[in-house]
Amino acid sequence: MRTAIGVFAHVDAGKTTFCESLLFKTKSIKTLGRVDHSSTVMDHNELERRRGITIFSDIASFSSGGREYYLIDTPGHVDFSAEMERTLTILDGAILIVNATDGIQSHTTTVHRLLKSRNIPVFIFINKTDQAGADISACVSDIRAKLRIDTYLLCNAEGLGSAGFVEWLCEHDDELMQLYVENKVDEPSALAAAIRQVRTGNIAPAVQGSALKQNRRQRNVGHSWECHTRARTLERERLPVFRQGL
Ligand SMILES: Nc1nc2c(ncn2[C@@H]2O[C@H](COP(=O)(O)OP(=O)(O)O)[C@@H](O)[C@H]2O)c(=O)[nH]1
Ligand SMILES: [Mg+2]
Repeated sequence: MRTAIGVFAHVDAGKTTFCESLLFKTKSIKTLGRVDHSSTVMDHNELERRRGITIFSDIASFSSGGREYYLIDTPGHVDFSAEMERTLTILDGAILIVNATDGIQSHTTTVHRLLKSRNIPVFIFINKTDQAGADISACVSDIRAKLRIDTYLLCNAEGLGSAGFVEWLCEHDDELMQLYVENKVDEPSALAAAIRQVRTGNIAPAVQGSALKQNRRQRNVGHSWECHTRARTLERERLPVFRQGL
């Protein structure tokens, strides 16, 4: 059976970009589209492409680690809230995207309240960390204060059995605390405790990154400098200049 994951946030936080990136990384799609180029798989409706915003909830599928998932991109604009709410009935979990430069916006608080009221487990992705003004620790404080949920920023290299994560989790889970006191914590017991607590809605683990820019390196790995220059040029970051007569 496929697990259904919804992606939620305030408009412009990067939901559609995140979905595109995830589908590309899991090899569900071959080419990486961009919202700004009207080429994403999710915002495929003519009106969405023209306006550059998500109006309808879109669904795609991907597989990872031998499991199958449905990924549902939702509109973040308050005018299309009904379309976003329609997805809540089928979800197994949700990813809340938080813009690292803006922190928690009011619509995100509303969405989180809805997810919590329906007991949908939440994971957080702090996006746009590549942008000037991105403040990840301010974002983490904002999540704790405005969503009234405790969060732990997992680093890519850090496993679920890492000391920092386990100690933080022990503050929420008595069973794990007991194992910790007896020096019996291992990765499976930490994972079981994390699942228990995420399901209760007490905690939401977070990771951070850039949905837009994390693919750059991957796209250019093994490619020639021409390919690299082409990608930068298409992203309007470079303007190639040619000289004659050398
Ligand atoms: N710099 C930067 N821009 C991003 C990132 N993710 C999304 N964007 C840009 O933010 C804008 C809104 O993205 P979109 O995915 O449509 O957001 P949505 O409304 O939440 O679906 C677009 O111009 C994206 O290119 C990111 O990680 N870094
Ligand atoms: Mg969108």
